[in-house]
Amino acid sequence: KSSARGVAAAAEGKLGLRHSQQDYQKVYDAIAEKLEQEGYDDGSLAPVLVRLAWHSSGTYNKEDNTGGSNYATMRFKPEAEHGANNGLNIARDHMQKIKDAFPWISYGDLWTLGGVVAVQESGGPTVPWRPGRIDGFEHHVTPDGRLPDAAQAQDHLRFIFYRMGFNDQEIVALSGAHALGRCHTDRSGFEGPWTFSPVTFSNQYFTLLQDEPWQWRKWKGPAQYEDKKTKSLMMLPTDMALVKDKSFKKFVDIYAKDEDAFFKDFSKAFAKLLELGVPTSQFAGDAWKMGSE
Ligand code: ZEM
Repeated sequence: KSSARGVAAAAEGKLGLRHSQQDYQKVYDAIAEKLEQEGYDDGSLAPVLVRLAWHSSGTYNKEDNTGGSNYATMRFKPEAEHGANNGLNIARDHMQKIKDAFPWISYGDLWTLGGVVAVQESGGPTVPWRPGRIDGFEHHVTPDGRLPDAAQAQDHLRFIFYRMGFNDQEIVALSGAHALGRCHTDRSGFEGPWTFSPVTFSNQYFTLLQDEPWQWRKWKGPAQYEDKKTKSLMMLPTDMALVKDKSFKKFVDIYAKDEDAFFKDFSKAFAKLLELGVPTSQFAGDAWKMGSE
């Protein structure tokens, strides 16, 4: 099926029916314009849009080539109701308004482009992106349990991310996305932001992991860490695994010291994440650097 669509997509490209980078730039601009939402969390939709892009891609399994961003299967009830996706209806609803204005874009392209816009407009690195994902069907939904469980440790992180085809360095780089956003008790059960500036993309997640003393928070919720000094920040057990594990810690130290190195590696790993499960035949050419004017 996917190869037939690949051929169709290639033919479409040859006939010049494909939308241009300028067309996608209009979608980019429309998303960028919507990011700032007074009263929503810390004032921006960017974090939850990054989480949508990540969860729509992170279901990939390299062993059987299932999952990933290609079919935008989170539109279907079984996947929308996977526990890990709690709260992402908010992101999908906002993206639906963009889809209504640009009905020609596929959901997979829209959601992944949303992640790129969110990272870039929050001050993060440019993330190369290209269109080509197609909307799939409910039978493309993958089983629950493919996304990481925050209550676990390094073995679990490796089990989950190696399955997607990532290595230790990429796991640490990708985790730096927790510079953005926060945990919500009504979504994951955890609570609080990782950094002091949760709508700015930076390497602060790594400097805090490295420099702050962290302790278990005493509360009724799931086991999480709090910073000793202000008790206003949090780390998940999986975040702390990055400093407990020697191989992971090496990259935490690099990214804490060198924000440029983090930005470079994050950009590469995030671009790779967003293309998981998409047959190359569906892409017309090299990825683009999008951006605001
Ligand atoms: Zn997250 N993430 N994540 N993550 N994530 C949350 C929130 C956000 C894990 C995880 O369990 C959680 C990556 C990796 C991992 C973002 C991006 C990326 C939350 C809180 C949890 C529990 C959800 C809530 O309550 O709203 C685990 C275990 C991960 C394994 C390493 C990767 C990779 C990401 C992108 C590249 C972002 C931006 C958020 C903040 C969402 C928001 O609404 O503020």
